[in-house]
Amino acid sequence: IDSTIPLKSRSLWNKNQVKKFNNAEAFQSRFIDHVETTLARSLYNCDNLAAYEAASMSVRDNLIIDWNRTQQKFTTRDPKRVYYLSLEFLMGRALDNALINMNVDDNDEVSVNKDSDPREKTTNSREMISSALDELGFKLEDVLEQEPDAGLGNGGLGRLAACFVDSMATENIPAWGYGLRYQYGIFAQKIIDGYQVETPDYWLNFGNAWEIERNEVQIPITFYGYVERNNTSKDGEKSTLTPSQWIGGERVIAVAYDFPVPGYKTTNVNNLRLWQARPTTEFDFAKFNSGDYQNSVQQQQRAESITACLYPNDNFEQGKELRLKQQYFWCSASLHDIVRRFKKSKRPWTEFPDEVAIQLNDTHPTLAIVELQRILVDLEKLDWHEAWKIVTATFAYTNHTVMQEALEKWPIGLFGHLLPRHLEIIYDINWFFLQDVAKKFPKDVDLLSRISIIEENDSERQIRMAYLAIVGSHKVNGVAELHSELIKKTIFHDFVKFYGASKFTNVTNGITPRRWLRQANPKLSELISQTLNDPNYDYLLDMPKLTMLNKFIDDKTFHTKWNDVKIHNKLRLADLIKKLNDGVDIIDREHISTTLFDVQVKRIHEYKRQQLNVFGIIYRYLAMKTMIHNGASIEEVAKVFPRRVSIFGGKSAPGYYMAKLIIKLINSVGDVVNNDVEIGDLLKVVFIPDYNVSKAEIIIPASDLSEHISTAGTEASGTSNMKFAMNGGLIIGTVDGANVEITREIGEDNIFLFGNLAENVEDLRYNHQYNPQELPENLEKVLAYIERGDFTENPAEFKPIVDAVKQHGDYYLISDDFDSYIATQELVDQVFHNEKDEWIKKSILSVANIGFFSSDRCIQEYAETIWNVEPVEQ
Ligand code: 475
Repeated sequence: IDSTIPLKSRSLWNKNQVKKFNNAEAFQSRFIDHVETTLARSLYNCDNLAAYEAASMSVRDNLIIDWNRTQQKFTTRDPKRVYYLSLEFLMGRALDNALINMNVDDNDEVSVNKDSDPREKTTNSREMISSALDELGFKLEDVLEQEPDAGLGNGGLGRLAACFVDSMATENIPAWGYGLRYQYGIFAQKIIDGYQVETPDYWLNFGNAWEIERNEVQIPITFYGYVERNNTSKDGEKSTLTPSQWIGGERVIAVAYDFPVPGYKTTNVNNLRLWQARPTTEFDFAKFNSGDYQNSVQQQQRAESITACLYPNDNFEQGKELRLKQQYFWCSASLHDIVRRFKKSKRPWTEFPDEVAIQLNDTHPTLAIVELQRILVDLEKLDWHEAWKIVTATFAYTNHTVMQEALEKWPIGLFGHLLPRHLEIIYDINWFFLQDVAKKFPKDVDLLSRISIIEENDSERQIRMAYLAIVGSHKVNGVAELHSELIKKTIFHDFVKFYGASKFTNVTNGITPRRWLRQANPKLSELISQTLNDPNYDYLLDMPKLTMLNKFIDDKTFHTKWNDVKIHNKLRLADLIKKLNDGVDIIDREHISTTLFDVQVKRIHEYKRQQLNVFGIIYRYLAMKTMIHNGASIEEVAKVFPRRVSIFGGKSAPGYYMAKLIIKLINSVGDVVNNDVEIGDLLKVVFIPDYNVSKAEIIIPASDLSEHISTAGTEASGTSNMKFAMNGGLIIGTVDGANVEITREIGEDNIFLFGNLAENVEDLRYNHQYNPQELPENLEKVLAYIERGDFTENPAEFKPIVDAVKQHGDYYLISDDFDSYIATQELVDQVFHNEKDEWIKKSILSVANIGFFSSDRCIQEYAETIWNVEPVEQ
């Protein structure tokens, strides 16, 4: 049906076109409109929450106008589009970010004041809204605080996707994100008696101003059922290669929810489309007629559970059927949407890869490869090989981890039950692939079983999703140089042998400076703007410009300003910690500038080694106590162990026993240390509950030192390391992930590296297995102290943490890195407390040389080397 408006009516439409607000008054009028009509409230009944909602809807109105224009422009110009498929988008809050990115200067003839400098207005939209709200009786800070985080992700992988959509919009890349609209995001973490307790995060409680429900976009999705084979094939050889028909069992509907993603200093607004499951409106009449009405309704409601909940695991795959269902639901809906859009262009199928690039964020969307092949062969009746050429030219795959327990594998039985036709297609993909391998390496029988997409050596056969993703893609990338080299040498070694090295590439991760500098650290971004003489914050689009800060490296007044910003941010964090601690101050504000804030915030995982950090704290505490017991004064102790606050934050997967125990250990150590009057305020240990994006925005700018201390070779990249450095925090870290490139960029004098190298890890582990090691003396003391049970009422409680090092092979090499860690921490103390100028210089140099890690650079690399897309000029 044609839904366009007839020509004769269009002038009327055009005359009444909606206009963006571009000044405070227009915003206020829009705001009051929303308060009085959309919210049905009044000036007698408008609290901060209502103000947040009205402000969001007003700002959203502006975004939608640009968003509609952007999408119309894409439709007319029909450029190649990028689709970023990610099961997680860890977006955090939207309003503040929209205020920073929003372009209030459009080309709206009606609303632009021709005399003023448009860029001036653009950069000040946040201030404009702030003062507009002030006049209406609200404080922007309080209004912003009302917004719940969109916590639709676990950690690094999900936050990376959020930074990427920001940069793709900013870089004017015609790109869409596709994901799931979970009703429950990552759980909220409470700490009760030192233990993590999970509570559901129903983030949609008060509705969500940032999404548009697209009831008109409904896509039916099928599960289960059976395959009807079409045996009339001409060549008659392999019947599954001819179009087969999948007769589905369960059917649900995917409904689209669209989130506008504004770019910075551009009117480009991209789309993030999240799918939600709904029951079909069809009713099971058989059940209904047999009187089983209740059951029939219940069956229908089962549909909604598909998108109810985010799986709360980081770097771990559980292999649950519902997870596979989520994956197929999302891949199928997204692919049908993409194909439908392509078909509108009326181009031949061979041009599909010229119009569409699909990036797979880890293996979670690998089914999209199979689904496209199914659409082309079964539904569009293309020849298998012709279809496969299109598929492999379309997809590219990003690997985020080498950890065995995170690599996705699906048992054949479970998979074939849910997706019978897809299993056949995977067998066929594998069949042709193995034939090619055998042709190239005819004598290597072992290779075939090693490289096969189907793993046969287990009791049950499994599909190796990473292998399927490699075979179905034209490019595979790792996320930092070390990691990209490592995957070629280890988990994907055989594929390099078969395809050659050129299929494998590196794109080092990045972060968006709009959120992680401008939004998280207004004071520092303002100081930079003044120092670079860049009043419009253009540097946020061109981060390598920050090298201009190098000129001020010895400027004492600049040092003072720099340090004042840090103190301001540390006080801001002290306020947050006080608030979370029921109003009791833990941090000594008077000495805040001489207290080193040592931060480790990230998911709790043995490979990330929060336990190494705690052992270091216990070592420090015991050494302080020994000094005191030997008669040293507190001043003498302070000379050796100056003031420090160790701050932790992070969630553990609900089923990860060791990680939960590590949280408990941190809290137990905190209880003892924080209440020990002998050591006074020299050492404090704080665990900040419910670490999330909005807390990160307060915590990161306040850090003097942050810990990125994973066992070498285990952290693919890390991205918070970049965030800390961008905010002038120094890093203590291992030679792992992006730490390596950060060191190269900012200089090795400006980072505290320690520990064994990735190349030695295998040998060290082997040694532990066969020569039970002597522990370093200091570590021995720490472990013995934990075992004595002084930290807890139950002395055996932390035994598993001790035993992991002493009895079970110390897989994460705590004993090998402990002494080097302690020595490096001593160096940190030395520089922070005795060479403060040096410290500040290192801090400035970190920021000045961090430009490479803007996600804008990262997206440009993807665009040029993987997607082959260009920005669409405004
Ligand atoms: C890496 N998540 C970081 C970051 O590239 C890296 C895996 C399976 C199931 C559920 N979640 C996952 C990850 O693998 C993950 O978050 N990986 C992280 O990706 C972005 O910076 O080093 O650990």
